[in-house]
Amino acid sequence: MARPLKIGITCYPTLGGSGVVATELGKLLAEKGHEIHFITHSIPFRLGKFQRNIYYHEVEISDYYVFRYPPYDLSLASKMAQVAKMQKLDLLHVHYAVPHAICAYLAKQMAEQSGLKTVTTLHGTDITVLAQDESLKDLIRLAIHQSDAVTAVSQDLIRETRELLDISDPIDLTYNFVDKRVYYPRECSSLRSEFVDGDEKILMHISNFRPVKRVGDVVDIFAKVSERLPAKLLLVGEGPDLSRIQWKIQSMGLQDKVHFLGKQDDVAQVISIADVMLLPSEKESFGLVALEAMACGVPTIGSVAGGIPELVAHGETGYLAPIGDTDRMADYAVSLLQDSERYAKFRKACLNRARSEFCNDRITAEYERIYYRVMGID
Ligand code: GMT
Repeated sequence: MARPLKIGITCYPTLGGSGVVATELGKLLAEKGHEIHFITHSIPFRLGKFQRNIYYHEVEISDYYVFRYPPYDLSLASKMAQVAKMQKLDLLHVHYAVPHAICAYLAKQMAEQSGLKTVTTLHGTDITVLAQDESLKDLIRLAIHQSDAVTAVSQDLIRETRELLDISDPIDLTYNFVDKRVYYPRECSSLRSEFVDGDEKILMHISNFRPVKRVGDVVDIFAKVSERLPAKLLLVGEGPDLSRIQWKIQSMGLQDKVHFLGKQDDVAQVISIADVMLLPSEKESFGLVALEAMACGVPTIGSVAGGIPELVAHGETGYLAPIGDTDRMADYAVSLLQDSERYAKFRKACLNRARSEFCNDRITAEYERIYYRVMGID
């Protein structure tokens, strides 16, 4: 193997999939002997216990009284440059173009002759939402253009980035991954019996309850399914739409069939009790939760949005329908849950696909190849 690298990683440490992927990637790279420096405003929530080769540098925000808005981005850029110089980093791998890639660009200027390289990973919302804002387009374009390598988590996100920003810079496709040592079907019969009896099925949805997740559709799908077979709905996570969803469930008289589990840490354990994962999003550059479910042997029923079709193999590891078509999604769920032979096939296909296409070893090696390429090391 080429020499181990010293890598700075910046992500939103408390935010969903992108924070999880960035943190897990750092942990796996550290296991492979690279030196990893997280540069974030708080400890990444999945960092866990002390691990060899992992360091954490906290970005302190200046609250000088003349600042109406504390300049987090500038503090981050300064911290990146300071850590890069002090630790002699080879590269900064940032997750999200805005503001992280811009901060990395500034840090690179500050670090001067150090030969510091930058790699940016696009996760979706930065392009699908921010790039719709004309005032931010030039900034995102600059961030992408100035990175030594840019990666995106799906083919669809690459297409959308090119279309919205009119850029021709190369973008590497690097799918998200799960650690197969953590995500596998867990023993869960006693946990399951806390929610369902006998033949009852469990439908699950996990998200940050943003409007883009269409949690209202989750409830509609569940209502249609539960008219045809005994089932419970488990909702995991919290966010802006939570109260609206609580009200909807109440007004549809479904309160006895729905459980709110709030935010959960051991996601693999929670997912393992589900029979089906629901992901009917409006936009989803990848849909990490569908991969987490797949790795635990749980098929996903969702929408044909963004990168979901690259992840969920329709008719093999789940079913996809047009955004908003809750009738079709409910029909798919009922037919799959009523056919135990087909369900067993789907479950097996889920485990195979997650372990082969989206396994940690494969994707970590892809990132390493990109790092060595930008460093000019063969
Ligand atoms: O989906 C979100 O609201 C959170 C966001 C994030 O930053 O974690 O998710 C984006 O990145 C994830 C990791 O790459 C992807 O799995 C999600 O599909 C993507 N979300 C959207 O594109 C809406």
